[in-house]
Amino acid sequence: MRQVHVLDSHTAGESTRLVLSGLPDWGCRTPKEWCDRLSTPEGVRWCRSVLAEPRGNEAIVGAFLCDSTTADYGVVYFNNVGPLRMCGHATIGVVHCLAHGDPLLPRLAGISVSLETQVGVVVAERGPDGTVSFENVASYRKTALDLSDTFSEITKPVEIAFGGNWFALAEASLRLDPASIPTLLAFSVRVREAVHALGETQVDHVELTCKAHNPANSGRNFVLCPGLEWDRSPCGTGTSAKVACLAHHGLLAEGETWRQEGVLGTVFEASYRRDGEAIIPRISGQAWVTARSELRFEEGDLFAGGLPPI
Ligand code: PYC
Repeated sequence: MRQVHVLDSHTAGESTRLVLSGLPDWGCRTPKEWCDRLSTPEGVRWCRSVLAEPRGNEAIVGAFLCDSTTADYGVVYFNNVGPLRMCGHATIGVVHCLAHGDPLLPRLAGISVSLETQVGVVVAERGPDGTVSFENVASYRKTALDLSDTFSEITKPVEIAFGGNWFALAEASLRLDPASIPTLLAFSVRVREAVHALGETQVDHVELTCKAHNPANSGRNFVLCPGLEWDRSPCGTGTSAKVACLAHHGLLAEGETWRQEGVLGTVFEASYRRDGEAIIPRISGQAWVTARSELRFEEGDLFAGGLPPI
């Protein structure tokens, strides 16, 4: 019987399932090799077997460590539809789990660890209060699109930016609160379709933005993820994309703090430093371990590959 050990955590409300054992024997070593394989139908089935019902749910982001030639460890992120280029909340979750410790995980040698993702190396450290901060991959704003003819709710140009994943950032006159999530999901899917129709087909996340609800914070967001799920956290890569846009417009200075509030009201702190044309965002947040389990896959289980996507 196939068995997979996992250590679950949440970061600002968004779940991460760190796979400790039971990876498929595909001969993959680096993040790139793993992600190529996880993009195949067989790979997506494996992702769903670990994350989706009946062993999890559609919103969980998975992670596992692998080999790296450029960092302490390679790390692979995946969700209900396949590999993710990078994931901020899961980076915080993985580093918290490394500090938490597990016989199936390497021991965190110091307070700092470098992780090679599919899109570059991120360097994370854990503070004495348990806050994890990481320097993300180089982030930048690419362009802006006028969608005001299509969406009366969007009056400013929609920005296309990279923060480890590709985002369309739209300031929308919608209430970004938990009661509106079904509306926000449907709206964000339409925005993504419109952005794709204009040629920005690499965009897989949509970030709706508005003023912060809590005056202690700088802005609020709602983030649509590739698999039609929404980010419970303020989204580390989305916050990085936002910071890249703010830096582009001269609205956030190097070293200044941006407090990004998510749709549940939880917060990531962000700042950046310049590296030539690009900016290097630094994101901070906290994670909490929620469970350590052994997933079992009995012979003949019709749903060993997870429930099909609805
Ligand atoms: O925190 O970067 C993030 C993220 C991406 C998708 C879900 N969370």
